[in-house]
Amino acid sequence: MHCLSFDELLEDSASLPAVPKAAAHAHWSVLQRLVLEVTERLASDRGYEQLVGFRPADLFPDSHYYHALLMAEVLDGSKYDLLASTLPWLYHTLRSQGVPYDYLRIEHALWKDAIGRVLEREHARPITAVYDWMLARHEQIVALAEHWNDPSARDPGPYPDRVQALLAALLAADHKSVMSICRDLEASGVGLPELLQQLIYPVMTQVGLLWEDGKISVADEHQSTAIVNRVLAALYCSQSFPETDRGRALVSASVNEFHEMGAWMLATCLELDGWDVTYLGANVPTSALLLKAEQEQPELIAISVTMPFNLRPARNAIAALCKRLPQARILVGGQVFQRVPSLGATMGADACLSSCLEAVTWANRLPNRHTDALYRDP
Ligand code: B12
Repeated sequence: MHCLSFDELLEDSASLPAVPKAAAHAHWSVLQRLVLEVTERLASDRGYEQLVGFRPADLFPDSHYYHALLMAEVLDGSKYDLLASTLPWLYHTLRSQGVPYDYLRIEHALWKDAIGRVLEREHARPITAVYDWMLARHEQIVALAEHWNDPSARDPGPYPDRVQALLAALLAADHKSVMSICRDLEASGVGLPELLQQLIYPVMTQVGLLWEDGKISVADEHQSTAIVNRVLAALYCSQSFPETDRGRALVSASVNEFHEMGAWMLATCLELDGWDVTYLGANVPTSALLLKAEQEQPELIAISVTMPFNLRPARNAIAALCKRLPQARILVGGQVFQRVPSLGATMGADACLSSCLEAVTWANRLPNRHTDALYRDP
């Protein structure tokens, strides 16, 4: 077998033929049916259990739905860089949770089979070609997964020792130490926005990597997130916020997006910069976001997306916001764009930025209704 580097896998995926719009649309229209077919086949056939040595039905129940949504995002516009960047991570992560690599080969073959049966031939063919590519690259992806070096691990930030100490305190559920590490950094003159970016963000990345490597449990990861949330609430309450003279901002995570800390950080950083912020948190339905935006008429709307399978609803929400609030500037960001930067340009937003600090600088350049002499209410 010829081993591929991660970049070679990306390059190789780019040679796949484009999926026609009509085929991607047909795939989207039968998504639920495909999920049901694959889930039932895996659950009902005991042969799979014997083959892979575990009950596939025990795999977290959303995994097939997530796969279908990810593929829908990949097929819409033939975003093969997203596919090639996700596969080694997926193989590595599932393997670390005890799932044999062979399971993924079997599952992908079942998807291919279901697509061939459910879709008309002309729509199925370009999509099954993508699954053929995944199946043909299985061994190479396994090799990459074995030595997977997650791109998020590369930047430890300016306080690597404090990040390690904080990580140890989080895993030990030592609230007191977590609080004192944060307070000490604040006392050394570091403001909350920098503390969020340079201490909390890297420590959450480390927590994710430990989960991804199977070194901590889901419960340990939840514990760390819960402690950070409690401590951040305390730090938030002890800030002295400036007057809100920058304008109104609406900050939200996208629908089905359970990762909310990035949006929370952004809301906080904007507030500390004088924005009057409405923060909606995680998993906000598009209709609720639109209603809120229409009521509040914000100058700035920021949407956070972490998971690739949440891009489509986020894109739809942005399109609706552009239509109904043409004067608002729309910003997107979140982890998915750091993993695959080309996705930013597909969102229809005014900008896609990679950190809360950059977002504050960008927002500062927007016209200010309070101080700009030439500002006109639209
Ligand atoms: C905590 C956590 C969870 C919690 C979230 C709880 C909560 N209340 O937020 C829970 C348990 C719900 C969860 C669920 C899942 N998670 Co999770 N999770 C994490 C973890 C460990 C930390 C997330 C976090 O808070 N990071 C800190 C924040 C601040 O970082 P951030 O969001 O990236 O924000 C920064 C920038 O992106 C930017 N930013 C963010 N938003 C915006 C918006 C704008 C406009 C701008 C300009 C900038 C910006 O600013 C921030 C810094 O300045 C990460 C690991 C990691 N690397 O982050 C995994 C991680 C994100 N999760 C992951 C996965 C796989 C999942 C699940 C699919 C797991 C599962 N099997 O069910 C589900 C998906 C659920 C869903 N539908 O959304 C993977 C994603 C991998 C990938 N390739 O996409 C990660 C990376 C773990 C890993 N290393 O594998 N998760």
